[in-house]
Amino acid sequence: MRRQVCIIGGGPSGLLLSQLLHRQGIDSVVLERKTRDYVLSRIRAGILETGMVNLMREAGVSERMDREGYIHEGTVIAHGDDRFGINFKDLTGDHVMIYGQTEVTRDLYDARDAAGGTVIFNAEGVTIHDADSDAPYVTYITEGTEHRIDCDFVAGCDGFHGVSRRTIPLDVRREYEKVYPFGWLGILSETPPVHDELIYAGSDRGFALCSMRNDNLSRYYVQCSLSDSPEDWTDDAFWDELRKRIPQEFADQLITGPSIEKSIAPLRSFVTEPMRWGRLFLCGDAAHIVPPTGAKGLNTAASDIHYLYQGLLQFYHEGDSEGIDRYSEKALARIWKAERFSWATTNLLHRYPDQSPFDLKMQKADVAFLRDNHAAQTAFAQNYVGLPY
Ligand code: RFL
Ligand code: PHB
Repeated sequence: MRRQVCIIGGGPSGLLLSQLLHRQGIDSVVLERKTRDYVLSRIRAGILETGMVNLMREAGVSERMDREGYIHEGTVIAHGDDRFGINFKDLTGDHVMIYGQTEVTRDLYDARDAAGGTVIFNAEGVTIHDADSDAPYVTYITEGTEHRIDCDFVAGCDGFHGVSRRTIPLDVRREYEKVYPFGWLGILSETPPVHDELIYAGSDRGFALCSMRNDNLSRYYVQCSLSDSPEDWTDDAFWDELRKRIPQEFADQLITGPSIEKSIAPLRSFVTEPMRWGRLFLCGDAAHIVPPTGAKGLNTAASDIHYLYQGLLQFYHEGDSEGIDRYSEKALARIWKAERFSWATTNLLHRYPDQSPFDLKMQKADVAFLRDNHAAQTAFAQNYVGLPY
């Protein structure tokens, strides 16, 4: 098989790129290691920046998102019983949208189906060959048979554990990493959200987040120990802990119910440089990971796709390689700022095992500064709604 672009990974990054390219007459194939149902069963991000929303519109897959997504013009930050709002609309003129990654991915799969796009599931042993030449190709196995795809470019959209990043030789690749000494235990429950905005709560017992998917679907998280497993937490234990970490006025209003999903995610900051090697381009989690505190994981994946898509358009439509040549530099400039915001927001609201009384005072002073200072709130809001592409 020959395609202009071979995309490895059928998560949101790979599907979005494939759909955007299709609309511009550039053909691609998507190779996914798992099944479609498996990809759609993963509960992940919930917040879309306007940049991501606009890419969904450009990809022609925004109809359901525009109908069912919820616009959020602000968020609540709490520490103990102290709480304050950050008004994105007043501070930046912008907002974010609540629309789950599961829905984004489903809409993209439906669009690829409708357009007759090729997505190959259960692709095993995906291997990228000759990425540093003008004639790269990718091999993979399905049902015991090896196949080969020749292409102009390979887009590595295969997440943190994928094969694309590891294809770049170690003497070219530089990795930066911070692993946090805690995780997030998340549950999904068919209950009305406790508040109409998200609540990011620091407390003496650790961090908690109240989020949502719709009027009767709530997503809640509590910071937990890395040695915990979801089975250690009964639903009652989760709700009790959440109540203790959010301001009393919200705890009193919390409506609880059985969890329909419960999982633990470790927290990590990670960036690999460069994001391009020859004709291989890394996008999304394949190149970088953020702790979820700033809601930037999916949104940084989207900005990568924007830069790569623009670069490929320039290459195919104008015969100019400037966009793809500068892909890594442009993507990384934005990524590092999102890394900084996610790291700083994690530090602001989580309890670390080794925090001294001085560290705790600094953390409280940081929250108080954000509460009282207009410039600090503006900077927070600008980062949260998303820095410009
Ligand atoms: P994905 O979504 O991981 O998709 C990569 C796809 O590649 C496939 N794959 C391969 N395919 C072929 N061959 C191989 N060798 C392959 N190896 C892997 C995988 O099966 C998968 O389908 O990466 P993508 O598209 O870059 O999208 C990034 C986002 O998914 C990610 O940034 C966010 O979900 C991160 N994230 C969260 N972000 C938020 O903004 N808010 C959240 O609440 C949030 N929760 C999460 C998360 C990430 C998690 N991970 C990675 C464990 C919770 C979790 C548990
Ligand atoms: C979510 O709804 O899953 C979510 C929202 C905001 C975050 C992280 C996760 O910062």
